[in-house]
Parts: sequence; C-alpha cells; structure tokens
Amino acid sequence: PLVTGVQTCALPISAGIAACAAAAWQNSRMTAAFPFVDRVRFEGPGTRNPFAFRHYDPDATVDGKPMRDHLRFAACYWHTMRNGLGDPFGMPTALMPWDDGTDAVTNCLRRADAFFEFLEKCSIDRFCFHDRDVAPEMATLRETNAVLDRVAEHFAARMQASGKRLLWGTACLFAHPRYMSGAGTSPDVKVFAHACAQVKHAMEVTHRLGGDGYVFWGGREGYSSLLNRDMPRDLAHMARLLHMAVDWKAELGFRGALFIEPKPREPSVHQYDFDAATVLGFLREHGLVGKVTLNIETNHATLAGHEMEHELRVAAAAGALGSIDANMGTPHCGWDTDQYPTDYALATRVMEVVLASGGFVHGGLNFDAKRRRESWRPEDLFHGHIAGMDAFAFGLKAAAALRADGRLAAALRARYTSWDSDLGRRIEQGGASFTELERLVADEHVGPPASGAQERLEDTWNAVVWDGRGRR
Ligand code: XUL
Ligand code: CO
Repeated sequence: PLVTGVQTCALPISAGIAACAAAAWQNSRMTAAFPFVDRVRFEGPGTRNPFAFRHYDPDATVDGKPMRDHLRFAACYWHTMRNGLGDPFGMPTALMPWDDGTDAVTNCLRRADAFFEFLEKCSIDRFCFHDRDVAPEMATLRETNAVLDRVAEHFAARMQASGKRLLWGTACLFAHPRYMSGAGTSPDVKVFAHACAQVKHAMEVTHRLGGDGYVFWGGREGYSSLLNRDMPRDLAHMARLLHMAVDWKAELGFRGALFIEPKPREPSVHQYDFDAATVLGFLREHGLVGKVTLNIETNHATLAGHEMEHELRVAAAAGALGSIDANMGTPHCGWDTDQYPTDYALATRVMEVVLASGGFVHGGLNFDAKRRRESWRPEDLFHGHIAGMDAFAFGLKAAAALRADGRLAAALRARYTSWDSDLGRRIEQGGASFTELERLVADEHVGPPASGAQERLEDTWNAVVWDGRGRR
C-alpha cells in the first residue's frame, strides 16, 4: 500500500496532530527535523550504537568497486515523507513535526528540507519520488505543473548543495479519483490523455533533475471484473502510452532508463503487470523489448507467489533487470506490507543475482518500505533504513564470497555436463529430431540423473554466508 498526496491527511484528526506539531516546530525555532542524530557512519559489526552501520562502509571496496556504487541506495519520498502510517482501520500515527499537513508550497519546501537532512544524516546517496508526493494537485494540470516546477527548483538547489542524486522519478497515476478505472488502461479516453500529459511532465522534471531512470508502476492498470473491461484493448492502450513515452524520451534527450514495475494485485484485484514473465511477454508482443526494462520489487514477488530471486532471474535472463525496489513482505497475508528489507539471507540472494548480471547501470536499490504503524517516531525512519542498508551491505559481501568460493557455480555446471556433449550441443542448436533421439534411447536403460544434492548445496551456502569461510 502506498499513501501519496491527496490521501495523506484524509482524516481530520491527523491534520490536527500535524498542525500542532508544525506549530511546535515553529515556536521552538527548531532548525533540524532530526536533531537526535548527527550522521550515521560505519562503526563495524561490534558496535552497539543503533545510529551506526555494522556492514555498510560506503567507500570500502568489494571486488574492486566501492560499496556505495554496487548498492546505489535510494530512499523513497512517498513512504519516508508522506506516509502517516494510517491503515484501513485506523488513523495515521507517525510524528512528523516538520509537516503542517497542508498543501501550501511553504510546507512542501519545508518537507523537502527535512528529506534532504534525512538523506544526509542517514548517508543515503539517492532518492525516488512521484510527482504528487512532492507537490499538490491543483485545479488544472497547467496549475499543477507550475507548482511542481516551483518545488522541483527547490529540489534542484538542495541536490546541488548536497550532491544527492535522483535514482528515478514517476507519476502518481492512481491516487486521484479520475484514475479509479486505471490511467493508461482507462476505458475513458480523456483520462488516458490526462495520464499521458502527466507522464510527459513527470519525465521532463525527472530529466531536469538528472534522474537515472523513470518508473511506470501500473497503479490501477487492472480490473476487478471482466464484465466491464475489455482486456486486449486495455493492454493495447497501455502499450501506446509506453511507446509515446519512448518517443518523448528521445525528444527530451533523456538518457536514463525506462523501467516498468510488475505487481499482481492491490489495488486492483488483477493487475495487468502481474509478474516479470507477464511483463516481458507484454513488452515482446508490443515491440518494447530493449526500450523498457524491469524494476523488480520483493513484496510484489511475494504477492505473485514467487521468490524474489525467481523474479530477478527471469528479468536478468531477458537482459531486462533494470532496478530493484528493496523491501520485504510476509507470505502469511495477501497484502503489500512494504517492510524494510532487514533479512540478511534474502539480501544475499538478491545481491547474488545483481552481481551475476554485472551490477546496476541505471538502477539501484530503492527502499520502497515503510515503518510498522507502531514505529511512529522519526528515529524509526533511521532504524528502518540502517537495518536495510546493513542487510544489503552484508548481502553484497556474502554474494561476492559465494562467487569467489565457486563451489555452487561448479556444482551447477557439473549437473549439466551431459549437455556439453556433441549430442547436447546438437539438440540445443536445433539439429536433432524425435526419430534420431528415439533410436538413441530405445534399447538403453536411461537414468537416474546425478543427485540434485540440494541439501549439500544449502549447507555450502550456509558455510560461506554464515560461517564466513572464504568471506572477506
Ligand atoms: C506500489 C509501489 C509503488 C511504485 C512506484 O506497490 O511499489 O510505490 O514503486 O509507483
Ligand atoms: Co515499488
């Protein structure tokens, strides 16, 4: 779930809390949003300081490349600055003393200042945002764009001063009521046109801020009933939107990447961008291969019934692994819990695929994650990111160790040696027929194949990752 723009202060009481907090902020002439921390730095695995990294040492190198360049961490504006942590049953709980709960431009700028203070203090190099996270929706698109440009100018100044960079931008095509039936797949052509116009401007702002990428997440591109939706027609419309985005990218001179982010459900019952394989099929059908790559999110993989590693490998095999929304969910419920990715083993498996595919080019690890509703203090924003960054720094080191150790790769190669024979090669190259293969095996006792030895392989994985044998 994602709260952005119009929904943030839906409950009057939350606006009340936020307004009091902002008044307190102004009265006390607070100069910092996060006065309780100076800067989160690397202190090593032995530290007891909760505002320090145990594994993330940005300039330390792994395989000759600094950790910060392997990991390319980004914080997201929507959860970090705009999510009051309300849920369908209860009001927001988060304390955000810098935010008065209004859509005033002054409030947007103050919020941005708090965000850049957060990035600086938490040692996060990059960020991601939706257009409507950072500036409000006005009466017309023209007015909305003008306010967005004003706020974006402020972002540009803060980026210039801090050296922070934009990993990717995107347009919120799902919160406003006009998008209740989708945006690029809306049955209403004017809504489709509005979505295109909104993407056009969001891409322009992303380009102006030097973004490395631009994301399409099909927020409501899906349906709840096929009685009122023409699926093939919806998909053809979505492809038109993406083709126009590809054309606009060329016209703008935007050199970043276009990413599409799969998700099987929520908010729609069925989302058209179900999973990596579905999206790749769609891109192939509509001539978009090589023009758009994938942004894979862990919790979306969980919702699709896949391991994150499966989604990453499907994307990587197609040469389309673009970027990652790093979070985690739970298999025990059917919704997007967007938890911080604090699981070291999961982070290791993710980094194994990232390293195997040659690392990020335009993408990175965006923490599309929010605190639990009970973690309401500003301090908890730091703890979520620190835990996620340390998990991925550990995962990077462990994945590099697994590659250096080489036993797992060797075992995988060995399992396929029969395919390296003349026969195997001929089949792979399309030079064999049923008749020939029948002749070959008709009088033989075939099998069994070599043991899969899964348990031994899992034990080796544990030995390298946890026991640190061979780990630097
Ligand atoms: C929603 C989600 C979005 C996209 C950007 O589940 O993941 O935050 O990442 O629109
Ligand atoms: Co996401």
